[in-house]
Amino acid sequence: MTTTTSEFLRTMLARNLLTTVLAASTLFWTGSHFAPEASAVEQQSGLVADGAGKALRLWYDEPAPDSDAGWVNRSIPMGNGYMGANVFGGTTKERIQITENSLYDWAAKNSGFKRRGVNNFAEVYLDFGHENVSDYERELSLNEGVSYVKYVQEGVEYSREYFTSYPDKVMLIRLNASKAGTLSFTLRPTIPFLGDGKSGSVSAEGDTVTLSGVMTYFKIKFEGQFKVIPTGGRMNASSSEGTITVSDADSAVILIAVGTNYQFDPQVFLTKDPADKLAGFPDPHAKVTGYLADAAVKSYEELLANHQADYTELYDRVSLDLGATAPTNPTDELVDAYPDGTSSRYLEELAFQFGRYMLICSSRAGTLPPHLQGIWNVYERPPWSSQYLHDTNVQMAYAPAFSANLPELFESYADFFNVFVHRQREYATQYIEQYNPAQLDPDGDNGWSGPFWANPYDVPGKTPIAGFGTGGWISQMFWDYYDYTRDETLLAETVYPVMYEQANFVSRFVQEIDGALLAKPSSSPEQYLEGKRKRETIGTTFDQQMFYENHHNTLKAAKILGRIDDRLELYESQLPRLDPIHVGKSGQIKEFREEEFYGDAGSTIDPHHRHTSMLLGSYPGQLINDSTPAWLDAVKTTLTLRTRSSNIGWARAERIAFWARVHDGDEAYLFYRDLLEGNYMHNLFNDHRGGQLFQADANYGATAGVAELLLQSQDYVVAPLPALPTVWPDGSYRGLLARGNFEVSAQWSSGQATRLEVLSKVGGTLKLRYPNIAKALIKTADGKTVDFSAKGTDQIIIETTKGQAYVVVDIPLYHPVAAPSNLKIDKGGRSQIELSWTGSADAVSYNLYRAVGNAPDYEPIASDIEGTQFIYQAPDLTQIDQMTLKVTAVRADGRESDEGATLIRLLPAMKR
Ligand code: FUC
Repeated sequence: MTTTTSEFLRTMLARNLLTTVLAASTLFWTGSHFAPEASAVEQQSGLVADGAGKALRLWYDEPAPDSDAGWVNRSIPMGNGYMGANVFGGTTKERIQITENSLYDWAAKNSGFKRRGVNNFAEVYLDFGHENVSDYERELSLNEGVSYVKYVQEGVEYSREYFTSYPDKVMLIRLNASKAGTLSFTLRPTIPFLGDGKSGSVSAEGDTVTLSGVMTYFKIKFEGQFKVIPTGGRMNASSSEGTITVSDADSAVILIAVGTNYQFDPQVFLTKDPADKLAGFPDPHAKVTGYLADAAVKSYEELLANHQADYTELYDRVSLDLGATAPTNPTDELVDAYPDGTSSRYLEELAFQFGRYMLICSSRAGTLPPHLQGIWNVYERPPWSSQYLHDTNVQMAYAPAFSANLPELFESYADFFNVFVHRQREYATQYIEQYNPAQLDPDGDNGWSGPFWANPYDVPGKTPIAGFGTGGWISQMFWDYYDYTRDETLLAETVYPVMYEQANFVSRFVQEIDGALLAKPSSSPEQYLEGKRKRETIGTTFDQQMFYENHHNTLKAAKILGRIDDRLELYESQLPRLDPIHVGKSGQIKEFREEEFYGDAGSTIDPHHRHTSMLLGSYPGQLINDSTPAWLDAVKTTLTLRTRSSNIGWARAERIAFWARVHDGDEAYLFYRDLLEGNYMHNLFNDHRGGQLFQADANYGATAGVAELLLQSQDYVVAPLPALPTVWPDGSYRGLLARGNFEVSAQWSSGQATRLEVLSKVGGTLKLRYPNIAKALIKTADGKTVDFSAKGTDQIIIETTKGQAYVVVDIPLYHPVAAPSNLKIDKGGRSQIELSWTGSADAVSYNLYRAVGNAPDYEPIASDIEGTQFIYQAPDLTQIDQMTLKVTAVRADGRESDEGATLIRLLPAMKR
């Protein structure tokens, strides 16, 4: 399957045309969901990178119930950073619940106050009184970022379109009726949870309803405006009721803008008194009025086109096709049927793109980043106060930003961070003074310390729950922002200062203990070490790994930017002593230094805990990768021992990625399945642990996990399809992002890549890994020959040109070599061990390796072993307390098995 230039041009042409068709078709309700012409064009084309995205939608044949349960499980989420909206799709009464992430409440514990966290901004009703409807359907088109409702009442087809526009900062609703003069309704915005710290009122005048009030604790002024533009009919505002009634119109448009007096300003975090945090910031009235006025001068079509240009530019970058056809049953049935294996591929595609959709809705520059519930909250007291938790949740929200090709969405968090970091600098000084006073910079240049939780108004100090490694984990996101985009201005201005200052804190905080530089105090997120009180210890793997990663990446960044200074020299000298990885006696990556065998540190450590923080060096970190195979094996051992028993959504999502990083796509897939079976609600919101407890992190995390199955680049070798599950034998994806800013697309059949494409967005060296790739046909997208060098059969190296796409086809089929299994010591001795294993049907011989203690890599012991036994003698065997032994199979063609059988050999004194 090769592509000619003319095919390429045809595809480009088709794509442009198609965009026009899609844009035009959205202006009118066509009676069914949007036709999947896109896929047809994509299929004709050999060039996956230029097909339009697969048509994906959530749809239902009834409205969401008008209740909290209906909100969490059935409403359709939308958002533009400025607001989140949950649309119920009612016919008697439509309900749209609006969230604004700065409308936040707090109160001292035991104050009797009920509210804590993001507060429900508005409940907006449209009273229609349509009781006898038929042919009901509502949907969210992921391709368009537009939601629809339609039904027939008394022979008239009523339809509505909804979208939230980032460029125009408003939400729009268009209401249509198939017969002129039959559209009548009352718009009725309300303020929920008034009283006890929240006051406000709703009024109406002319064509606009205004809702405004104050949330007392932080003195937050809030305002929402709702403007009605009917075509035909009459319109009446009731000032006392705060409503607008439209009668006998042909159609109408409603524009919604909201805001508060919150601003990204260090003052918010540096001011202690909650009542003064927003002091001096302008009332939101002018801002909200401006949003609405600016939007109202544009036509509905123009506003829709603005929204779609903005939305599709992000959304369309990535497409995933696992071969599913659009199901005929609604999404709730799809979710319910998933455990039986029905239509599962569609749901798997849908959930992947839904995570990207949610990030586009909830993380936009200039607005607050997504919290635990993204940008959607109906409650007075949301779960965990809708915080920003930095011991997994925030980082998980942003994991897909990079790999799933939405890097600029990180700006929302970067801006927020750069405001609250002012407070973290104060804490850094406080903690260095407290824990390592000799290292204190008296002028306060002590970097910033890692926070645990944050909200838009506060970052409290440390808690023993998380450990200071949260700082390095935050830094990793900044590093990834650069590493996936390779924008050096961004590195210099946004990324490097954050990393450098984090390294500054760490360099002062660590203490010399047993020759290493260790965190003291130190924790592993959410784990107890002993009893219900002891969480703190010294040098947990979490803290040490995160410190290591940040020191390492800071030095890399400094090199790129040509920075040289004394502190950088200090970081360089400290790096080798940050001692990030310890392999335990079960062959696991230890979580605690106190641990010997897996799970034996302390009395209450939970060996099946949802947090798996000792593995972060393998994901999202880069420390453990294919060039550290002994550590990678230890990750696998740890994951196996951790089991699949945790039912927590985000933990399942994270394990998709962990298992992908150890190249076990089938095991990884089980966690995706668990998630879709156990945690996805009817509207695809993630249920944290059952009980309709919405947490958005697993939605974002599942997308990131799936991306890891399809593409990896942690060691700067771009590896398409590194962990493809066998249940996805055929498929394609387009536009995932690899480190180095390479946009990668792939097509595969019977589990083997048939076509790979890499678009080099900024130039640079491309190392591309896939079995037998060195024997494939490699061309540019316009058919020119490519100069490349090969490393073995499975890696090629291309010096790329910016803007050029490279296409790999005719990849010889790859037959993996079956690994041996069941490696064991038949007879142990201090200086000699007799080994045996179960052979591989593919093997002509075996190779034996060892990794001593915590070594990241294996060293060869013997090769060309015939048979399945080996007597291993070595002079140093008596001195090595612990080593990992590994045997692999070698086939007649010389290929070695990817996997092997491993065992831990302990000197007798080391055993239990
Ligand atoms: C962390 C996690 C929990 C939950 C909470 C909001 O504490 O351990 O599972 O996600 O955040």
